[in-house]
Amino acid sequence: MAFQELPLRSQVVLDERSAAHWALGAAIATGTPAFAVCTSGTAALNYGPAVAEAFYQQVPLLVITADRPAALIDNGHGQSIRQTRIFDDHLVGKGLLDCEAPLEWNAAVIDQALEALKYGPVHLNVPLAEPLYEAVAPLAAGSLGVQSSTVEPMPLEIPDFVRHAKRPLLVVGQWNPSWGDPEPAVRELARKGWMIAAEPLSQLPHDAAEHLEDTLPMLRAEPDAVVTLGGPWVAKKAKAALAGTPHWAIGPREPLPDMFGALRARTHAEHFAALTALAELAPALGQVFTQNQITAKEVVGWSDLKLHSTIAKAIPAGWDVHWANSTPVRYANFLWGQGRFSRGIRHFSNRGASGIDGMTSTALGAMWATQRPTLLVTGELGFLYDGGAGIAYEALPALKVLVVNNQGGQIFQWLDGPRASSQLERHFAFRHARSVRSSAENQGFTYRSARDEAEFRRDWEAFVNDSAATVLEVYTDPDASETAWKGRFGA
Ligand SMILES: Cc1ncc(C[n+]2csc(CCOP(=O)(O)OP(=O)(O)O)c2C)c(N)n1
Repeated sequence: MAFQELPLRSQVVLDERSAAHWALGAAIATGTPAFAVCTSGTAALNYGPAVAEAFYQQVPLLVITADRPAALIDNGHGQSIRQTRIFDDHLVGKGLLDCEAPLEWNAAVIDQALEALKYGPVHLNVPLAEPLYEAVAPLAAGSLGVQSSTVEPMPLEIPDFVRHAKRPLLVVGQWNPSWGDPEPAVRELARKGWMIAAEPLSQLPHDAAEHLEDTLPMLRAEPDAVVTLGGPWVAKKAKAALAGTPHWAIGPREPLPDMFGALRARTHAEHFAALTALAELAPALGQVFTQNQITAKEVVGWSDLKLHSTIAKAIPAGWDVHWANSTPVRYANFLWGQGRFSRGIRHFSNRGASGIDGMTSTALGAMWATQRPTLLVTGELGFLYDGGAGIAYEALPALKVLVVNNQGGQIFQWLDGPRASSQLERHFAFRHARSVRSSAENQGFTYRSARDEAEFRRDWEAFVNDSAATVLEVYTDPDASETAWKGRFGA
């Protein structure tokens, strides 16, 4: 009741897991803190997945959970559970308020908890004593804005092994657009003779960096030092191929990842300021590494690969795209490496914890906050999983959701272990013959479907131009899709 008094936009979402992901999406897409407020008990626990994602994706998410006074916990009262430490391992700050203490004391606890909010989640736990519905204290809108993103010149100590490296490699991981544009500094480092590797989630155009996932050509040049900046990155083979390379990890806070088992130096610095300083301070090496992309075969036949290739070319510049975990984010990587996307598309994905549990909610929250044209590309299992995403009180933003229905978790057909096991169909892929139609309509999406390329091409324009929240469910064959993916570079 008190929060409703604030002059802020808000949305009411029934399922707390979805609500927290809406707030996460709003924070991701705007770079501004967003907060979610819920009742006590298991409601609060359902914020967990979004909190973990915000922690690893370095997103300013504030979760505020109501609680009961300590004396009531464990004593048989409804909706009262032990909730003071529920998110502890995945927070950058927390405040346990005390309803017996003076307002000033609680205000100081809140101020301290919010100090680190810029790069991760903060939990405020608020015990409330009865009466609950009277005496609503007026709230003043505080200063939850992020600090200005103007870059302060920073003294960056380049470690000796990087300064003297002959073939240094910079890997730019997931990059939030609000951190600043990484392209000028990346181009400067390339000009100085650095190798650069990135993915679409780094917000760089594909010709500014090497794409590692499939081709690994740069690694043949044997980097003698690797510097990582930004958030997580998807390319698994490249991580393995870089094992043992002396590594300098830079980021605003812990944990700084030791991805190659050879961490030699760690520096706490803001991503953009560090990248800018690195570009300025790195010595020029008098060499240029040219990109060495392997071109894939032309795709024939209807498959996930054909569908994704078609979408990649069709996404208009200026759109935000959310790539669901599982195969969509991997297709995005591959097609980015092939230079298929227009410039000016912002790429997002929940790669912090890589869950499939809140992807529709994240995209809805993102579009709700930015009001930019937004597309979510997701598998059908991910869409079904987050079936509470659209159960919101106010109308949904006009999000476009492209659901690739390949009748199960296609990713497990790509992986040798599950493929070879007798458990593929049931335990890994969850093979099924469901449609997302009833779930989509239940959530308030307009629903369309396409069974082949001709139907897809017929529907695409109407789909992206629809003024309502719309799902386009496109059916593909899982085996044809597996064959097309595995043969994409030829036999
Ligand atoms: C919350 C959660 N549970 C389980 C997983 C493991 N998982 C990864 S991908 C996947 C299947 C996703 O299937 P779908 O959304 O249809 O995408 P596709 O693999 O077909 O691209 C599962 C269950 C996960 N990442 N997150």
